[in-house]
Amino acid sequence: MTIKQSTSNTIRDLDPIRTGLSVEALRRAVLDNLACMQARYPNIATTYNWYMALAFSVRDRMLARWVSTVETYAARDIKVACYLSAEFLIGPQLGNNLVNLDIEASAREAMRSLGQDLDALLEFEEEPGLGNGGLGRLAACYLDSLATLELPAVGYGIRYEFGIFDQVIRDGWQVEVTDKWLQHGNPWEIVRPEVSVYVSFGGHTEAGTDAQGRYCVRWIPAYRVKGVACDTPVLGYRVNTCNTLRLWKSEAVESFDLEDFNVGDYYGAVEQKVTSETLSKVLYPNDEPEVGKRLRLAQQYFLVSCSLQDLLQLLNIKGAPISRFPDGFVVQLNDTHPSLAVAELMRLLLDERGLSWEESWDITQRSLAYTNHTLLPEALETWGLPLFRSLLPRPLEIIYEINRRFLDQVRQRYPGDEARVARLSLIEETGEKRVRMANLATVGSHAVNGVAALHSTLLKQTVLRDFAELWPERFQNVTNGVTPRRFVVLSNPGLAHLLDEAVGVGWATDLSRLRSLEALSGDPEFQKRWRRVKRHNKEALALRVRERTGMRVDPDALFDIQVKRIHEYKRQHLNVLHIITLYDRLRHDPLRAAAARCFVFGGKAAPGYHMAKLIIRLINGVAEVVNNDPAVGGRLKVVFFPNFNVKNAQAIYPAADLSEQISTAGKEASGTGNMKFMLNGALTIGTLDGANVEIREEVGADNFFLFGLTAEAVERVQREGYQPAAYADANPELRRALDLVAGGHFSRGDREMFRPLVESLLRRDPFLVLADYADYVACQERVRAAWGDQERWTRMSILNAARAGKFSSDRAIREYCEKIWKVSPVRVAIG
Ligand code: NBG
Repeated sequence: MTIKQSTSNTIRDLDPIRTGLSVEALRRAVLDNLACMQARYPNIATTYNWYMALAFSVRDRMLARWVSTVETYAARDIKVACYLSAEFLIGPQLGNNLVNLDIEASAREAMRSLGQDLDALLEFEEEPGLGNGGLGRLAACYLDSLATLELPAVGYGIRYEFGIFDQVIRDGWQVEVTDKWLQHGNPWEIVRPEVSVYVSFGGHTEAGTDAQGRYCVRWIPAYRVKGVACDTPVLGYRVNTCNTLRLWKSEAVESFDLEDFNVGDYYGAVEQKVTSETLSKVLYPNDEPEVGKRLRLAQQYFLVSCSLQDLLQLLNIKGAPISRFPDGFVVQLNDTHPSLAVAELMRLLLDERGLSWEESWDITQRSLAYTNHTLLPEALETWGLPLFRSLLPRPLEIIYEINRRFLDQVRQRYPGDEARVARLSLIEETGEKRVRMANLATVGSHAVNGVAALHSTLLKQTVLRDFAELWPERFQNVTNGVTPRRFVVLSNPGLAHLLDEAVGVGWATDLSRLRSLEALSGDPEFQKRWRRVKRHNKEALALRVRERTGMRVDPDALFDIQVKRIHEYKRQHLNVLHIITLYDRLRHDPLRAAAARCFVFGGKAAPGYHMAKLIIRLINGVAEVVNNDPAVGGRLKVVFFPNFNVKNAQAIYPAADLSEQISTAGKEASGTGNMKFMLNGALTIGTLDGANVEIREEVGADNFFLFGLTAEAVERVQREGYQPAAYADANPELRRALDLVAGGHFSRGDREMFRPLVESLLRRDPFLVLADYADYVACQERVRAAWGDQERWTRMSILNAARAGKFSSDRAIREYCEKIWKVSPVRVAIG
């Protein structure tokens, strides 16, 4: 036998068993993997074995593109967008990669020839839940668009061993179960022990002079942690670009702990090792009332330090001088979680590269940009000084120096205005001193943006008002977007197929083409096909509901869906009050005409957020009563779909008729679920909040169910002394609904269970549920009327999809590129 000699050492020389896209090539690859990687033969292979074999075979097919992409970026003088985020909610990988490689049909066929069902393997996959909700999912949509638009980019995050918990429902309550996404190993990542960096914590600093006699500071840490790169390929849709998501895993620095510091204290050293490894153990909830956890601050610093050190190394490998950093990279901070990047980049440039303050500051500011994702005061991060100092003494000194110089500027510009100085300061001085992370991110960035038009406006008027006055030119808006690949092509293949026929292929990368559906919106034949797709998706969801909850729902009912994190400002309880009102009407008048409606809820509550957990309990309590009352006669169904995650979301959005986007105006920064529903042809009932405003603008007021106070009115009502109880006194149906809850009707007679919820609504109602109730119920009547005319409803549904083009994450990413990043596409050739 002769071994074929490769002459060129390029990717082209890879064996077709690792690159071939035909059914036969895939079949052989899967068998090869089964035998040579897993030591298994088909007769005894389990679902796990088949899943792994297919996943590895698909990954192989991405690697040639991945390697070529890395090579292309390394060889060229390009600018790379670096997306720093504590969360990436990337969802299941297999299906998406099959779609992007365009081999879903071949893979299905190959697996069939091996006696396997592709859908069962897709279902088997555990998703990496490395995020809480919208913010993490947005980061994942952006990675998809960056690769699809052939833009050089890298995502940096943390490889949590335990992502977001799994939610199970017991006795109507949420119970958290640890996430086991790594239990079977992760076939999509490549761990790179050779790509590692060290991160310092604790200890103290010493000032001195360097060899040239310049002032310098040395940080003598108490311990260091090693960050190891774990890379996941992010392939664009039907292009060669395959970018990298680099997640850092923490490890103990063995030699440091065991030899230098703990001689004679072996067990103490092992303890230190354990602490280091816990750093990337667990994802924190983003909406837990309790904040200020030491480990969380350590995670944030770990993320930015690893990532920035990595970028400096890349620059080094390219042989570019440090001054070129801002030409090579733009670093986008996804909320304040990575805002320590401001201090850390300064530290690396000053202390480790010996640059002057002025040079370092210039590089830092030109490289960083910050996206704000919330106006809620409790979500704006601050860290108490004692904790900060004990964990990060050197970064704190740098923050103080940034602040000193910054406030000097402010005083020059606004002489005598000490109140303004106090508001702008990076340090909150009243009460316990704290570092304000949003201020730090804003001062250190050349661009700051909100995530929807209304949010960006409010950001400038409220949270960052003084900064907007100081630097108006830095403030931008980039309205969020979602990827049509995962949220239509992959999760709604029926619709995707219909769109291919109706508007021509290509809409998935140019979503504005959906506009041409407008012409078909009244066409009876097309309407029929449109309804058939929806009906099919509703049947599929009904089946899943049956599997997960044991409940039967009627696919002919109006599917009225609210899926998102459970939070008072999102007002799932407003939805519940409406359901109770409908129920109460039927109880008193069972012969009343009522079209069948199925209310579906889904979403996790932060483990420590008691009111949110009580809302879940209420939904389940109402479900128990309403679903079983003979007076209702099955016309109302209430379902709490457990464990809302990306995988479940993909089954839910395509089946929705009505999308509930009912947050208190001014509180939801953007929302992205609202866009996913719209794109799948659901109509929205919503307030003028977040991106709802733009959704309504695009789809037209006639095709959107609007209710509720505006952000301005909300502000006014609260300023003038809101009295929620007065609304209950004035509205008998509202009073009745609250009385039923308080009286134990949905808690088997227990009058205590929901007391905190009812009392909060009647006494404080911080999110104006009662103020918006009447208008919401009236608006739901308009929904009912519209549903009664199926042709009208279908036309509105088609128009919603037709006019969803703006909400593609491709549009959002193009805007980031033009307005903020100045990054351009780079074509990748294979081989
Ligand atoms: C969330 C907002 C959403 C928004 C996503 C993505 C945080 C801090 N913010 O409205 O609540 O859609 O970010 O921008 O999670």
